[in-house]
Amino acid sequence: VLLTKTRAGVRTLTFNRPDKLNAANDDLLLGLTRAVTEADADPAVRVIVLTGAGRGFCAGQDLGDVSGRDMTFTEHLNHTYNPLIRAIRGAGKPVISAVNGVAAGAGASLALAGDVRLWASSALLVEVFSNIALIPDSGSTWFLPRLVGYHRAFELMALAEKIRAEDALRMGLCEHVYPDDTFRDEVQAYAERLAARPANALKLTKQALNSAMTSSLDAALDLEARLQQLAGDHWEHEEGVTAFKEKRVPAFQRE
Ligand code: LHQ
Repeated sequence: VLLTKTRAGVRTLTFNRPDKLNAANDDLLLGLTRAVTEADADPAVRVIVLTGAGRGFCAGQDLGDVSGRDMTFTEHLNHTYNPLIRAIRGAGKPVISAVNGVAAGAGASLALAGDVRLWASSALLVEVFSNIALIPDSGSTWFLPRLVGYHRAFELMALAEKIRAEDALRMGLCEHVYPDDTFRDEVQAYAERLAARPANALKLTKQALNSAMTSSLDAALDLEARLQQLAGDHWEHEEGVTAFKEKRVPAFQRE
């Protein structure tokens, strides 16, 4: 249900249930959480990419799968989806949501959860939950209003409207849209560009940003001062300054 590939410091995790647009079952969700955690701990990995096989990114919970039915909804979310979203946001390495096709329900949440969101031109996102009279979960109620504001988020959730790539770009739901036929190459190239950046500084940046999403300016300033020390004490900082003075590209990718 999950394909794993590593190339040039980029670990690509591909949801592989294409017949069901990669609808998620427990195997996929638990395997994915484990894979993200492993990639985060693996020194050979600098960037993590999440994507889907076939024409879908992820259609959310597999509505035909009975696994999890012995659990309450609350238990199921706490067992599968929530640890996954926490693993993505808590990872020290950048996670790219490479949205190759339709992202629905919890799949939409996964599309929003990445630190970078890259879309194929035929991708679309739909907060489909209200079609089956559920509420948006897996972080959608947290991610979406921060991107589009309360009212647009409410409308998208209440009417389960499909958001196409050009609108997603305009609304800030993704950073870049690439043509379908070159999408996977573009994602790899983008990820390699990110892999060449200073890993320690990016880890601390991610930590500061995630904290700042819910903190006061005072708390953000305090945290910046603390994390800047960790960045400044790291060899990456010295390399960056030396490279600047020597007018060369800094070499942050040391084996
Ligand atoms: C699917 C699915 C799917 C199974 C497409 N399951 N087969 C929920 C419950 C409990 C606790 C935890 O939290 C959650 C979180 C959630 O994610 S709830 C939301 C669950 N997802 C949905 O309700 C989405 C249902 N799917 C759709 O609305 C459409 O399929 C979308 C809009 C995703 C794509 O539409 P189309 O491009 O027209 O494709 P399609 O509908 O023809 O689907 C292709 C195949 O994939 C089809 O199978 P078939 O055998 O007929 O070819 C679908 O049945 C299957 N599939 N989503 N979630």
